[in-house]
Order: sequence, then C-alpha cells, then structure tokens
Amino acid sequence: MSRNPTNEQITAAYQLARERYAMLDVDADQAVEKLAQVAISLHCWQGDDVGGFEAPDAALGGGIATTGNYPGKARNADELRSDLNLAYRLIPGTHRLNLHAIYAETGGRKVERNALLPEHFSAWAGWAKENHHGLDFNPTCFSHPLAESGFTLSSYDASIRQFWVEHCIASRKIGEYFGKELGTPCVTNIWIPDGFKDTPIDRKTPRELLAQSLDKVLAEPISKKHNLDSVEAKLFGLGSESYVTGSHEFYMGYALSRKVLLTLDSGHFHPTETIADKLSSVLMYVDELLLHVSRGVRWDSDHVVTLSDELEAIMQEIVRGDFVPRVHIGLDYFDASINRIAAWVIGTRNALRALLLAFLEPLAAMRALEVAGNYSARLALLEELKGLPFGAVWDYFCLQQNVPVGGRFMDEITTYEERVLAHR
Ligand code: RNT
Ligand code: ZN
Repeated sequence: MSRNPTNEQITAAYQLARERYAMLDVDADQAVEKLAQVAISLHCWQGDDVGGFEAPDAALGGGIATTGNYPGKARNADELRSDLNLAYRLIPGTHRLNLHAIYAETGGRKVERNALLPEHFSAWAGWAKENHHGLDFNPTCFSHPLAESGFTLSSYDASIRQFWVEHCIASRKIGEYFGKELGTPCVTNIWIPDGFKDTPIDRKTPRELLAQSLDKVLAEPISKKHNLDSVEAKLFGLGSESYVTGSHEFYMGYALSRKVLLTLDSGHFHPTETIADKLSSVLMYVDELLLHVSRGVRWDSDHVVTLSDELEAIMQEIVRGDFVPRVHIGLDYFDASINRIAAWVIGTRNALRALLLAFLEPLAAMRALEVAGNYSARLALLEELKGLPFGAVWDYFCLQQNVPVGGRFMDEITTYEERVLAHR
C-alpha cells in the first residue's frame, strides 16, 4: 500500500516546483488560479450507462454502446445525484452537470418526450443551485420507438420529424429554464443518430430535411444569456456505417449560417484525425464551441479520458489560442466495466490535469522560438517541459481545493462502493 504525502510535504514540493517554473518565466500561482476558474461539464450518463429513468433497463439505441456490468449503477435520480455528489467531492474546482432528457423526473407518470417541461427537471435545478453546478442539456433522440427506423429529425416520415422537432423545442425551453434558474447559460446540444447502415442512393434529401427540422427547432429566439444551442456531428455509428446525415461538413455549415455553437466530439472523426487541430480553424468563424471530450480506442468507443497526448493537445490549443472563454468543455464517455464514479473522477481529473499542463507552458518563449524559425530549440523545449514538476503543482491544487491528493480519492470510492453501491 502506498503512503500519502503530508500537507507540509505537498506545500514544500510546490514551493520548489514554483521556483523551477519561475526559471522559465512561468507563474505557477497564476496557473493554479486560472485552473480553479474552469468548469467542466460532467456527463450524467456515465452514472447509469445512458439508461435514464423512462423505463427500467431500457435498451440503448442510436448506434452507441456501453459495455460492462459493473455492479451498483444508479437506478433513479436520487441515487444518481448521490453518486455525483461523491464524484464532485473528489474533483478539484466547481463543475457543471450535463443532463439528457431521459433523466426527467416525472413522478412515475409517463410523459412523452415532446411534452417534457421544465418542471420535470426542477429537482435537478434545485440540487444544482444548492451545489453551485451549472447545468447543460441534451434532447434524447435515441432509445425510443420513434427512433427505431434509424432516423429522427431527418426521417422521410413527416410525423416522426415533427415529434423530434417538438422534443428539441421542449429541450431548448428546459435549457432556458436552467439558465435562468442558475444564472449561467445552459448549452443545449443536439445530437441525432440518423444514418444508413449501407450505401444510400440519396445523400442529399435527408440533409435538406435535417436543415428544415433544425430551423423549426431554432425558430423561436431564446436569449443567449440563458440558452446556447449547439449541434454535434459524427462520422459514423453502429448501424450507420455508410452515411450519417449530420456529418461534420453539414453541421459546420449549419452552425456558421445559423450562428449556433458547434460540438466537436473527440471520438467522432477518423481515428487519425484529432479535434485539437480543428479548434483554431473553427473558432475563426464560430463564436463558441462545445467539446465532448472522449477517448476512442480504434473506434468511437467512449473510453474514460486518460492523460493522453491527444487530451494534452486539445487543452494546449484552448490555452495557447486564448480560447478558454469560448470553449465549453464537456465529457462524453460511458464505461460500465469499472466503478462508474471512479470513471467520472478519473476522466475529469485528467481533463483538469491536461489543462494545468497547458497553463504551465512558457508560451512566450515557445512562440519566440517558432517565430524565429528555431525548430530545434522548440523541440528541445517541448520535450524538456515533460519532465518539469507538474505533479507537485497538481497535488498542491488538490490540497488547496480540499480534495484528495493523488490516488487517495479511490479510498472514498471504495468505501462508498461497500456501503452504498453493493446494496443496490
Ligand atoms: C453519440 C454522441 C452523443 C452521445 C450522448 C449520450 O455518439 O457522442 O453526444 O454520446 O448524447
Ligand atoms: Zn458526444
């Protein structure tokens, strides 16, 4: 069993690290302060394998999949909130929650998705207010009989399209309610699974239908102070391998022409394509972005986010480009093969660690080398930075934010698993 550093050791290590960074003209205190300001949106759906509360053991549709059967998943909103409370206690900083429409609380009554109202989310809003979490939202256009054909907003069936248009309108109003209640805009993200398994004849018409449907969804203006609309593209899904109506090019054009946000999910592109490189291009033209930070392993597998080169590159781009105020960072993965609370905590802590690494870069010096064309020194510096005492700064941040330092957060999760999860 490993031993834990004392508070004195953590502080002493930080002081040395701070001096080491100062030698590169990097202000570690400032980096920590900046990190404390960033709110990451945790995805509620990691807590119950994208199940929601409409029906117990509802099948997951839409070409996304959770694998694993780790015991103790949340079965209702109270359990999910209890699990989330633990996760937030183990993550430094104050963070947001990203909800899906299927997490409505309807008091045991069946409420169709196109009839959902803010009141079905009042308990979530109350909890969020009490705990200082901003809320984000998503219409759930999958796991539903009217999504079984594989098409929703781009269906050839006008009544199916209309149902999903109404659901998305209802979702925007719930987003507006969250924004008003909590005093921070809700990002309402539309993702639809629409697509063909095999080669289609007509790639054009479903896209025209999708644009028409989205225009209906967005017809009523809602103040950006309360709700921000975003659209999420995808390359392919299970069962939509040959064609996805809402492709990247489709939504890029849609977001630009309709002045809405664009969502970039790091698992939604070709495996050799990373979203890090897209940020500075897209942000030339789109005001704000939503990120779904995920980790694809060979495909859009939604693994828990680790401190990978790709994650570091995403956060570097956000910080180097001065994009922090314009990029909403959300997480999107679902792993049911490990403790679900650990999955939230590990992934979110990693997103924050990658951000801290980016805040600790000697940006001016790096840029000067690049502008001078000194690429040898640029490479040397980038590689040297990897050996700097970033871990000491991270530990200090955790101490300052009153959350467990190092792997100690697993102790609380293990205790909770024994006391709570094991009895579900
Ligand atoms: C699916 C999209 C979408 C979903 C969530 C549950 O590929 O990434 O964001 O993961 O809406
Ligand atoms: Zn996503």
